[in-house]
Amino acid sequence: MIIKLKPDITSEDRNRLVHIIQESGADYSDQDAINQSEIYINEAYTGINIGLFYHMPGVESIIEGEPIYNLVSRNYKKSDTIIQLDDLYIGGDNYPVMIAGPCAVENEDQIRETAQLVSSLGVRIMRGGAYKPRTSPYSFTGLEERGLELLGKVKKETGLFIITEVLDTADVEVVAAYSDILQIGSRNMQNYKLLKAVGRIRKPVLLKRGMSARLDEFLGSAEYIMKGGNEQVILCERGIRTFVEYSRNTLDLNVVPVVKNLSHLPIIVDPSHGTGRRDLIMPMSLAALAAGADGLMVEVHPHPDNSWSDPEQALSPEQFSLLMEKFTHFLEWLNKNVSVTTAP
Ligand SMILES: [Mn+2]
Repeated sequence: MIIKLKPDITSEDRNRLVHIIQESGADYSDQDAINQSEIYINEAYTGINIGLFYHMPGVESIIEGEPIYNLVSRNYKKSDTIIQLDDLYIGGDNYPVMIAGPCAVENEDQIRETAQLVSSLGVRIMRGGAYKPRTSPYSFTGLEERGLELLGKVKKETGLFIITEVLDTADVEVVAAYSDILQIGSRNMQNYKLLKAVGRIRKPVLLKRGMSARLDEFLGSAEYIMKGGNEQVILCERGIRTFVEYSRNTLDLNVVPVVKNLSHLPIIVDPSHGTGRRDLIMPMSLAALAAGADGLMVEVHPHPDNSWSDPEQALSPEQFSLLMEKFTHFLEWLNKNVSVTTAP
């Protein structure tokens, strides 16, 4: 149960309310670490009389039951959350962002070559994994801190913003030191310790949807981050497991307008992992924009066939350059011809 408090609740009224909850022996916490405007009561451990709270001064409303998420919902916050990186904005009515880069940081030449390529095509945020969760323990699992240093180096040279994945609570600090956005990967969407850890920092976090996650589970994971006080969360659809065998995953673009309706958080789409096929990245990128995505995240490699990870989905410089061209033209066309709004 959540007790929503009026913004002008007096401290006496608040104390009285907390006192009653304490007396009942209920397990409670300040749900909203940011505004202190809500009190969360774990109903499983209490025989508390809910009716008592409805008419108390300073109480705005009461949400009964156990909601999976609240802070991430549109009910909680009507206006779109906008993530700011200096002069770049993600979400709301802002121009969709393109995030591009290799699956993994392999060496200095590879990451510099990619950085120069994407930067020359107008990309502002580069991706690149230093810590790589891989299906096989025999696969390349990343350069780790050396990879972060290389990302830091090309960031200085090019002015690109950096997004990179954090795999472990122990690495949150070092990854945050080298990056502008921390990525929580699909496999860690339900690693609640890690979600809590990135909830404590004050940097944007991109949360990828788990490959088998339902929407409420996805938003519940975002709630963990926001509950820690970190309001800068970007959601990312990256494909889910279905019965289809012709693509790596099934890109669930339905989720984009549905998320926009349910949540104020920005959502971007990763067609690279969502399809696992170079030939599907262009059409699914444009489809994601048409669905209202706040941006795209795409894998590109200077020599895709030599890529140490995910070579089958890495775009070549030529293919990526064409994608950037279509991206711009398609957005112009969309703005002129279609109003991409959320469903009523
Ligand atoms: Mn990858």
